[in-house]
Amino acid sequence: MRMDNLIVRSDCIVTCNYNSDIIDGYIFISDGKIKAIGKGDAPAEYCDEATDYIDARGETITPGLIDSHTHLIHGGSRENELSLKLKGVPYLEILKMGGGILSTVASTRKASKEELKDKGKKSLDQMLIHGTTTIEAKTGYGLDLETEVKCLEAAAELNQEHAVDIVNTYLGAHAVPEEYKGNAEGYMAFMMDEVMPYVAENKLAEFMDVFCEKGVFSPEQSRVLMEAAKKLGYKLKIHADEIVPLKGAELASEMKAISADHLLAISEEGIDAMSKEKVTAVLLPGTSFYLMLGKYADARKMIDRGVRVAIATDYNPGSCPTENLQGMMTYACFGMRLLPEEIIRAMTIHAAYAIDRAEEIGSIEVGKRGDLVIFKAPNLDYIIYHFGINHVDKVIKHGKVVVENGNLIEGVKS
Ligand code: IZC
Ligand code: ZN
Repeated sequence: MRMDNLIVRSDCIVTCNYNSDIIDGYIFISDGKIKAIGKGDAPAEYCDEATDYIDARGETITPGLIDSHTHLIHGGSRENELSLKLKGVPYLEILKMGGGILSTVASTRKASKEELKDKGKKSLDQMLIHGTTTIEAKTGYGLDLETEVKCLEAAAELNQEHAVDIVNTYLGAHAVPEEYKGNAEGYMAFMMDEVMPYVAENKLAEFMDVFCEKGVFSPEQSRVLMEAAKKLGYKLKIHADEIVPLKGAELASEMKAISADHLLAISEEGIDAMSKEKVTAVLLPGTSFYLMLGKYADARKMIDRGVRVAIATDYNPGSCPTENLQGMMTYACFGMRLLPEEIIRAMTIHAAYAIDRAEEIGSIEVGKRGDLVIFKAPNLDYIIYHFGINHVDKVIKHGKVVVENGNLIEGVKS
């Protein structure tokens, strides 16, 4: 059997592995996995007629980017909210008026699974051409059993059909649907008795997430939902301390969640608790920018206190409609003042921790998946310094080239 072998040579390989950092050398991928890395040219033993060779000297190679927080599957769009936002109507106010998440719920319920998949595929294509090779995808725009399952199945099928790998999260606790208006407890019982067991039994989602926010789910309600999810075998995530400080980070740490996300209003104790329990902080600077909050999560303080920080898009139709994780480097740098090496780790190895995949992806290390991005840039700093454009030359997924010269190679499923 012919093995698919690939050698990539570059003078700037950003490994995102703390032991090797940046090397001038080669990566040897065989059968979709990284088999060897070394300085200089690849040894002759790896080079034969079954081996493809990419000379990327002058370019920068990183692990495939990982978007650890997206709301991929949804119907419709919400550009009608733009003027409201500009007039100063707050995000939570729009939600209260039945807009926001609830208007996307209406569009998602109306859409067929095929329509949701078509839209999802377009988003995945955008992600891939900007360098993203793995994402986490949350539901939360169905809320009823039928639509949540439709969305989870759409994501699972896209995972099979598309080069981008998808990890599913059930976010039924995203809003209280119209049919349970004023009866959050009733909706919680429905999730815990019907949806969560069904999703777990059918292995439709690995994670369970809660939007813990004033006017959405309180910390007490979030705790009840998270405890129920844990019993059913879900790993946990939480939208915490985004707008109003509610001690969501403390709750995440106590529940041993894999990640707590947003964290603009995190407390001092919350930072220490996350550091101690090794809960990854997933920060979403695109959302701060897009909601015009005038501030970003204090990534510097969290890093200095030992919290593992990941950066993601939060791709969703309301508070951050962009699939471009590479673009988030701009806000992480110029908004949060993170350093280029902190930013790339936040989008690779730390993001892998945020989705519990650090053994498989997130760094250029022997044994990990052959997912790489080749940027048309001489070094890492240049990618961030020259902002607002797509620097991707090639994307390699499972050892196969899926993006070439910035363009998708159609039909490649790796
Ligand atoms: O549709 O507004 N924050 N959920 C929590 C969102 C933003 C998505 C949305
Ligand atoms: Zn979110």
